[in-house]
Amino acid sequence: MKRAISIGITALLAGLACASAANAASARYDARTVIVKYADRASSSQRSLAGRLAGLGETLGSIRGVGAQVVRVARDPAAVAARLNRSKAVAYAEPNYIARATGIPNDPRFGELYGLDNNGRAGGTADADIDAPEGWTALFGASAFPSTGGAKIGIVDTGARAGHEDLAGKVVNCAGVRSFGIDVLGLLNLPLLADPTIVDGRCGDDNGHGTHVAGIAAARANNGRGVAGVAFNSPLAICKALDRLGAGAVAGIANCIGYLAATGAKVISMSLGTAVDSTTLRAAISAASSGALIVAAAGNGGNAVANYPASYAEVVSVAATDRLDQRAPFSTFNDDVEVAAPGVNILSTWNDGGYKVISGTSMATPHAAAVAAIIAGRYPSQTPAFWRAKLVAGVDDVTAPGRDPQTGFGRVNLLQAATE
Ligand SMILES: [Ca+2]
Ligand SMILES: [Ca+2]
Ligand SMILES: [Ca+2]
Ligand SMILES: [Ca+2]
Repeated sequence: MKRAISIGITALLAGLACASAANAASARYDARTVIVKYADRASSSQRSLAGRLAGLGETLGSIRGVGAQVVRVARDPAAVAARLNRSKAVAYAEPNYIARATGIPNDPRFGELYGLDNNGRAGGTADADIDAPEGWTALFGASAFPSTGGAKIGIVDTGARAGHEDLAGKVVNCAGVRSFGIDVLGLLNLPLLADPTIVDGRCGDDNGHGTHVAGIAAARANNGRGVAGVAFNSPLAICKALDRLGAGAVAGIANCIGYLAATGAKVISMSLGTAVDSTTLRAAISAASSGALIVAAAGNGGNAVANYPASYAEVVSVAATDRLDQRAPFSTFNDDVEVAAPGVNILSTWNDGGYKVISGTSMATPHAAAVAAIIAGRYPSQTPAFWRAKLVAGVDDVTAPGRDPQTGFGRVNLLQAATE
């Protein structure tokens, strides 16, 4: 007799009431100008002598209220400024440093995404976040929010509402298991008649969880609507292996992993888990892991019990943190936890076309998977092992010093992923 292992989604429905590394931070200061303020007591001849010795050219302007001037130079402004600062005729001199706007997209609910940019409101800790705006600015510049060009992210879940206003155009592969079995009065699924064959076009989301995960990973940014995904330039491959109750058998899950790998997904995000170590699931993970980095939820047990697939060696296990950068009470803690990401009270897209706040290591997982996709997009010819090493090296060490069972190497950081 066929035994169906039911794998639950790793979201908590409690409290529900609710590319290319482009023009990064290149020049630090303007190569042609320096800012100098002369000492009040210096005479005009002392000033011009100091300026001549340092090699100053014409004065281009002054700075209101500061009494400093902007002057053209032919040499390295840092060297010129250093030379000027040795003169008694100079109050101070410095290069004309370049500040860059940080890319805050215009999505109306972006301010609620503490996991991406935490300003300390709502009882949070400022900067307990993945530094998303800083990372996006380093990748794309301060005002560009491309919707394409990133590494493909595969998601095994309850499906996704591909027509959601904040996911429009993002889902480039859509499939799911043919049948979850017979639904008796909407109460009981009979898995004995389930068919785990993957069928194209069957990724509609009758639960909501998968749409939420998809939005965290890659919702459209700067479109004047809703939220912003971490890797908003990544296309999504969606495979539905979990039913309307958020459960699914390993046969379908394993098939989805194979399907997503075949679509060319560089990262496969799995916000699901079971305490059962299935040979089938293990084999599917092993086969896919040569081409894709697989990222999965550590689990919501609030204990140290291993959760699969997260606990397989090939899979990055993701714990959940809150707006204080502390481990969520529900988040599984054990030696296999590899990284952490925001997972408490996360706002994202929902299958009713709207938006919803939910919690879970399910929500942490797509944050980490999307950061991994940013890395894969920067290094497209590298291996999953390389991307994984970059992911764990580019974290902020939180909870106990060093790698610890609560948050692994630390909470992921998009700026470090984008620049290191
Ligand atoms: Ca920050
Ligand atoms: Ca949006
Ligand atoms: Ca693991
Ligand atoms: Ca730590």
